[in-house]
Amino acid sequence: MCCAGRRELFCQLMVNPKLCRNKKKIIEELKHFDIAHPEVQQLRILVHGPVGAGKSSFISSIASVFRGRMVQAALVDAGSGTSFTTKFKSVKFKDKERNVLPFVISDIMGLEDAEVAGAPTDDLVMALEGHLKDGYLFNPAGSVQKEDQFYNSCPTLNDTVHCLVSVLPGDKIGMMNDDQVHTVIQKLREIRLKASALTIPQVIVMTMADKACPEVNKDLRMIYRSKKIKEKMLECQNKLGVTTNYIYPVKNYHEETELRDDVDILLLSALKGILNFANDHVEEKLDD
Ligand SMILES: Nc1nc2c(ncn2[C@@H]2O[C@H](COP(=O)(O)OP(=O)(O)O)[C@@H](O)[C@H]2O)c(=O)[nH]1
Ligand SMILES: [Mg+2]
Repeated sequence: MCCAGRRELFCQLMVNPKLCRNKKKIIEELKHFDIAHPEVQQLRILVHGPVGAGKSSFISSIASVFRGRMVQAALVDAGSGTSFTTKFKSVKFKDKERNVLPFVISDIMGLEDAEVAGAPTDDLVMALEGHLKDGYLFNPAGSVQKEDQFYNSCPTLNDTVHCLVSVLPGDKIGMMNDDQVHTVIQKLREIRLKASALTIPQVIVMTMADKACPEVNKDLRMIYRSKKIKEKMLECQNKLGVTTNYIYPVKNYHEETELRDDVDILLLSALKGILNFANDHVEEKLDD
């Protein structure tokens, strides 16, 4: 869907009296998502991006929306600095009745500058191809070995990644330096190229929309009207080469103790887009 179309849809969804009903409708739709390939039990999403971009918060926010309460599905690092996530972990989601949902999101260690510890690019490629098993501990000194107990030598379509999500912080995207060869952006681009070669669809989730624009911070409904957000989305497009119709601005839960319908709808719209692209990918495999 183009950006203008998404803005229209979002404005309709955000009409106050209908907010809660609309939210429930999308939740039901995604809970019973019809996966296009009979061999795929759950759509597999891989999130990657710089440390502190909000990857773990995004996963926990999605888990919270479906559980109807705050959930810590992935460990969020409140301090800034080195990466908190060191294990390859596929988060499963449950609804209020504890039914398992038809998608998983894999969280990985952040991508830092070359000098600092980070997940080696080769490991991310291994994850895309389905070679990494849950529990694999990232080792900044080198990538997974074939003898490793967490190496999957024969991945099926059920193990491979069906959509790659680059998580970028909307408030800091302009400050990211892309001059040097080994910058975060360079690493992100390398992984994107590999995903393209594997025909895996790619999406950007732009977090921190509340920090990127004061108007949006006051009223989340301004997100698709805000010039600042549009600017940041264009910066993401220029930096990574993903066009704005594949970029979803969101605000994660970070300090709230109760859920908010407006935050939920925005997160659900992003997830719906991601799952649709992931499903297109598995459908293509079926056609092949
Ligand atoms: N204001 C704001 N803070 C956020 C948002 N997403 C994450 N954070 C905060 O940013 C910090 C880093 O988030 P985290 O999810 O650990 O990032 P990760 O390293 O990419 O997994 C944490 O303090 C979060 O609470 C957001 O959308 N808005
Ligand atoms: Mg994390």
